[in-house]
Amino acid sequence: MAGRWKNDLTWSQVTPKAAWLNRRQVIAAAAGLAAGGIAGVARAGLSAKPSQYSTVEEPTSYEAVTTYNNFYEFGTGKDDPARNAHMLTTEGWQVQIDGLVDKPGTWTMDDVLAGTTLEERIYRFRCVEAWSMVVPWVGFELADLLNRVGVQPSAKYVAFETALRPEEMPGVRTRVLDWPYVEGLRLDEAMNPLTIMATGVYDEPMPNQNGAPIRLVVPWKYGFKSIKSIVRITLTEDEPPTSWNKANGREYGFYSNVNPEVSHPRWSQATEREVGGGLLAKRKPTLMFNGYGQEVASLYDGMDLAKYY
Ligand SMILES: Nc1nc2c(c(=O)[nH]1)N[C@H]1C(S)=C(S)[C@@H](COP(=O)(O)O)O[C@H]1N2
Ligand SMILES: [Mo]
Repeated sequence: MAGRWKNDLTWSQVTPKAAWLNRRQVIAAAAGLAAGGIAGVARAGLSAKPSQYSTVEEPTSYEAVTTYNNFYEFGTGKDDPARNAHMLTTEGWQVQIDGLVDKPGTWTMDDVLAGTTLEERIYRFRCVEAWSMVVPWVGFELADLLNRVGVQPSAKYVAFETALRPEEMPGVRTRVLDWPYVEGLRLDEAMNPLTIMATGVYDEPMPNQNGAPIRLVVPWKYGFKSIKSIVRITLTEDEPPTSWNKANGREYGFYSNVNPEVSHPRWSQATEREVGGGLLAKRKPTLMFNGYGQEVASLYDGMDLAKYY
């Protein structure tokens, strides 16, 4: 297990940028730099510290990470987010933090990032649809933010909400989900050091299609728990509703821990296809808790994971 971790170098230190950016992407990255400004880029990634929690596995290509997406607010096709998410306005973004906290309020992105140390977290990422990627996120621990607002003793869960902007999000004009997209974690899951708020990917500001300017990443759970473009975080006493559970509670539970032994009612979860692996790539075996059992299995001691799926 220990061999999976590295703790000395970030992805960008070991790989020349040109090796993972083709020419078109270099142009797009330069445009992002112009839009975000130097400070924005530095905040989003260039100063990110390496982490002991990063996997040594080879990251999925930048191209695949930013063009093969699920972000139903922009359409249900895998290529819809990359095509449509440029419509999302991220300037002046605010995150409301409320509920059972000592200091409720509205935070700008500068407030959120002030005093945080951004890290690169290269994580395995497993969608419930049985595809996977390895993504070099940039972000900070959610625990860090929650400690700054002060979690009250009665809080047991954290609820998250995505922006709802019908004029910028063509997908929300259809009722494929009950908008806004909402998600939730148990407080101990939220406080686990693996749980991050990500503000970048591949050493640059978060592309809109990946959930700009700030999204959750919970690497041991199916991808739909990792809610994008967050505008509200609420500490609650009761388990909060979650979008895919509301849409189909038999197929998608609150916990949604990656589990090769618990099949989705319509397909096996035993194996996964690595996106960008090519047509001949063999499916990989799916790992319990997506390979993060050493860090998180104890959160579920004594729980029947087939019942609490
Ligand atoms: N708001 C919102 N968040 C979302 C989704 C979505 O449709 N809307 N899709 C989820 C699903 S199913 C997955 S697999 C991941 C995909 O993240 P990625 O596109 O950055 O790989 O985002 C999750 N977060
Ligand atoms: Mo997903």
